[in-house]
Amino acid sequence: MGSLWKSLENTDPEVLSIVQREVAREKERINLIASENYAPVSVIEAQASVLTNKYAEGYPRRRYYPGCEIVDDAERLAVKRAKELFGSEYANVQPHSGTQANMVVYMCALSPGDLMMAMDLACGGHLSHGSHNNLAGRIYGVCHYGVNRKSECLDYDEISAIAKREKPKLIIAGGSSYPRQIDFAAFAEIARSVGAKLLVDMAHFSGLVAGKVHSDPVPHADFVSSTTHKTLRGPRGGFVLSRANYAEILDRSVFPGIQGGPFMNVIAAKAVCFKEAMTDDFSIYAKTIVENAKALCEKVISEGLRAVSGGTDTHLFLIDVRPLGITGKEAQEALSHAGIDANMNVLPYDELPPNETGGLRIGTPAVTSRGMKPGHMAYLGELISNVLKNSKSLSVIEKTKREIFELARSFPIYPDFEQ
Ligand code: DSN
Repeated sequence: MGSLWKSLENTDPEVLSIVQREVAREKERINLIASENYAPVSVIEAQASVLTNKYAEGYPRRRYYPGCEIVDDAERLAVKRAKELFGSEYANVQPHSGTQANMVVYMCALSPGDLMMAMDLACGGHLSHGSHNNLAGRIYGVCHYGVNRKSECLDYDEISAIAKREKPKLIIAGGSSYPRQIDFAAFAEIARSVGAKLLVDMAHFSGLVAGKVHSDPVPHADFVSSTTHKTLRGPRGGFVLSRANYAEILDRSVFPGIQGGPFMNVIAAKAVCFKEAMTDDFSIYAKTIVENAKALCEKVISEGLRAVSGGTDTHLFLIDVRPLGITGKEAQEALSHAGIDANMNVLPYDELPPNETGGLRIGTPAVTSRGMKPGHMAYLGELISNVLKNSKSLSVIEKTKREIFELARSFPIYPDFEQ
């Protein structure tokens, strides 16, 4: 790994060995976890810089520490680029994660005990959208909408009826396993009709929005929250977008509301990520993510598997593995033994618990970053289908593992660093 790691090698070979083992793991396996990606070296360099040393509570030119002039430039640049990339009047790049970004919006739009309305977790929502296991679920009231049982898609008439009945103060659109495009104009109209604010959590598809291959929530939502590390391919972190009129209250909700010192190294890495996401290459990348997801989904369907809602418009899709006589957990384990990482996921109206599930979530951001194209998805889809249909067969799993190893080797993650 060269001289870059000399210090770590001298100080803590045990941790260096963990890093090296993870490098090898990522190289040798095919990653289809819909929420993961490979950050470019430029992002990793910014994140690994001495900017990690600086405390900078507050905002540029309004800090509670001296010596912030230089990190101020990093934050200003990240904010400017986020606003430019997404056409937003306001951006806050300090949230440490997508969940933190959501908490910021709740603190701004709700008082304790107020009601929020979000997609049910089993239908594709997210834990931070008011699950009883999450702090938001303890502080705020929560009601849910799901998907239509037959189409497995959002039913806007039904969502409107629930909103009219429950009268939430905040409606959340977006989640972590819904494979279809979302009609943000319809959500905005529903929110307006009941006097609610609209939050779109675009954590999963913000890279697709940046690449202009997904409907754009910014013109329709009061607030937009996101992570930076999924389809957007930046460092792990979050951000919030909004109209300028919420600037002051959102700033206060982040700091001192729910966070202390921002991670200035991560903010610099977010600036790099936003810059990369403005390029033509990134637009092509985003388009290819969706083409790959469609190609992979079509292949597994042609192999006889069932995809929730019959397909995908995004970077992910869900396979219903119940007809194969296995659970999502067993599917995840069989694929994992074969060198493929994809996570078990609850299906709409799943009768199995979240630690077993009837579904498997598959996403293409990471394999697309490695340079794979729809033609490669046909081969991958065949391997996946074969393992799922023969999940107890050691010979199928061993043979697939060898093929996956070869496939992974021919698509290096960091070609400039790999021999
Ligand atoms: N854990 C992420 C996901 O896998 O979708 C969301 O936070």
